[in-house]
Amino acid sequence: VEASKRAAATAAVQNHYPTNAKWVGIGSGTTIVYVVEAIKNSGTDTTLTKFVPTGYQSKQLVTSAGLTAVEFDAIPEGVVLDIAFDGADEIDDDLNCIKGGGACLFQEKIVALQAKEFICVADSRKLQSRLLTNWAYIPIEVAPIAALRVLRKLRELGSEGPTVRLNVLGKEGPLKTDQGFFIVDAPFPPLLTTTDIQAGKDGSGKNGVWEVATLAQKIKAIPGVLEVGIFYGLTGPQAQAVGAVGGQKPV
Ligand code: DER
Repeated sequence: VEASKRAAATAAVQNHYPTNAKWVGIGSGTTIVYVVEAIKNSGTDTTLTKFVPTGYQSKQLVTSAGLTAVEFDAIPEGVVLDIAFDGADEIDDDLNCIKGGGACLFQEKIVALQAKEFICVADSRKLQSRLLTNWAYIPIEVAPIAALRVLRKLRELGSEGPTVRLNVLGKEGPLKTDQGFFIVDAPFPPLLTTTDIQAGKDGSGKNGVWEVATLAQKIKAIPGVLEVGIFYGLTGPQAQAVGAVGGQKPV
């Protein structure tokens, strides 16, 4: 698996990293480590390039690689990132992504949306026809005070058994994000794609079955939700997974 992550990351950098890049978004997780490694090994001069991290782990990755990290809120007005790289937990046929396995989805989304081009780097294990096929739940960043109410609302939307993500090892109790928020993990049946809808399937939430964007918007509208770990509507010129230039499937 590590070899396929490294191969996907190397291909992403070789095929998409602009040699004159001045501003680059760097995501979170394990695959992104190989993206930074590939940037360093590419021989590109990065002394004047600013790298915008998507959380504490991402910032550590950038600075320990000897690259210049600039926090999102320090980006000068009007600056658009040349490109942003990140990983994903699952990718569907429309190149929508489930993100948030690493609990950084909020900063990952604002960095992705600040970039001209968003490159999602993932090995083929992540590619499924529909989201929530192999990855079971949608990560959602939630204000702690509202968490119980959000859980109730998610159950009303058809999620069976949404939970507040707990710390693993060490500190007891709920995990806190870089924003000091909770992560709620909400399982749903697989999310319908545009092909499903065009084939007449019903993505309006009956029996908890939703179309991707519809559910993302429903969840985002729940008071107390900061951001939802569904990256959608990024296909086409805005976003390309490795090998997905022009809408082909990621390799
Ligand atoms: O949290 C995220 O969305 C991260 O990008 C992460 O889940 C990606 O997964 P990886 O560790 O398999 O690259």
